[in-house]
Amino acid sequence: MNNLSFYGWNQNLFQLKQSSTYKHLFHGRVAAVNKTNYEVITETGLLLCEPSGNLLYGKSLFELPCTGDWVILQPFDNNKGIIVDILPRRHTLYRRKSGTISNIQVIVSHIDKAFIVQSLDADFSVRRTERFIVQLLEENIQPALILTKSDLKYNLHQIKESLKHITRQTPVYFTSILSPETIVPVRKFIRQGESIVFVGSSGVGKSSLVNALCERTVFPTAEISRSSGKGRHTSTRRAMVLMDDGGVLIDTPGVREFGLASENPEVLTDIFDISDFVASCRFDNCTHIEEPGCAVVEAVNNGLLAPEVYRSYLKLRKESWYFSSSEHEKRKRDKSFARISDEAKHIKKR
Ligand SMILES: Nc1nc2c(ncn2[C@@H]2O[C@H](COP(=O)(O)OP(=O)(O)O)[C@@H](O)[C@H]2O)c(=O)[nH]1
Ligand SMILES: [Mg+2]
Ligand SMILES: [Zn+2]
Repeated sequence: MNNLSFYGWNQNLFQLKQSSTYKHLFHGRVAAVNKTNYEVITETGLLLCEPSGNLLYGKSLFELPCTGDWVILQPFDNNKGIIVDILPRRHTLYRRKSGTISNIQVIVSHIDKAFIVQSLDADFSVRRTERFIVQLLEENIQPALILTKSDLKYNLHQIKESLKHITRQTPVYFTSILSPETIVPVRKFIRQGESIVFVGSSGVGKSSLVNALCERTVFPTAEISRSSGKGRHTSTRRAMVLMDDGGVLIDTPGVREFGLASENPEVLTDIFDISDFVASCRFDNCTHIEEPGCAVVEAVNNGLLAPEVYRSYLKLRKESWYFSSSEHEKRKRDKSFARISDEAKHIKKR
């Protein structure tokens, strides 16, 4: 018997289930999405499920079950089931399909925290981190940045300096699977019943970190190569494991970067920690590009705000605007987009 509360089942989900036509059937959580079926964890064990015809033909691709979804199902045979309904999603990680303006793809659902995993030796990128944070906060998922392979060479000062603006809402952990004491604070950050998704490029050590947190091998990892200590890349399919202390860990295979699917460009000022500057702009509707009395541009010119942080803010805001505006609004705004594209020309060369 599985106790589904360890997997995050709670009173809220129970209430959501009561609004379904199928409330009298079993429920379970999608642990993995395979090519031809879904693995669903239920009270009586893991079932291999297929969606009902109604679900399959009545929904868009991104509405079909994803890892982390809570579903209602009809079991049959010993270990099979038909998924007949999906509980409404909360705290869902989406991304925009590359090459499209607004087509979204669902990655994982019912998530409390996300570990943005980057390796200190080669993979570290503040810009990618910012992008993840914006998307996560869009759905109220708490981000944390996990910098792995701290046993290898890296420039601590440079990394800390570049992260200054995001550490207010995002805790940062330095880990090495060779030093178990670096894993302890990360484990403490995970509460019972919470679902944690791991995102990041392949090879950065996500599977290794999951194994270290669980203190056993739950995912295959590439061997550490003895000469460089860096190891080769491996990829696993998306999968969910339960920690002994009750956290649900969800590994994603190499989600390296996201197109933003964000509809709230306003949150960006918080994420980039520029709200105080924004509050001092002369005009309430300042776009922080070329208005007189713009405190944001002034902060860049005075060296209080790093130009690359400012540029990143404008870039993500533009992406978020594109995503959230309708075709009609887009045409109206084309003018200001054109302006933003020469964003940097108002910043004095430093
Ligand atoms: N030196 C070092 N290597 C690590 C560390 N964590 C993972 N690795 C190696 O990096 C490679 C990729 O790890 P893996 O967990 O498979 O990465 P994933 O693709 O993100 O799941 C493997 O060879 C690991 O042994 C670490 O803390 N230090
Ligand atoms: Mg892996
Ligand atoms: Zn301004």
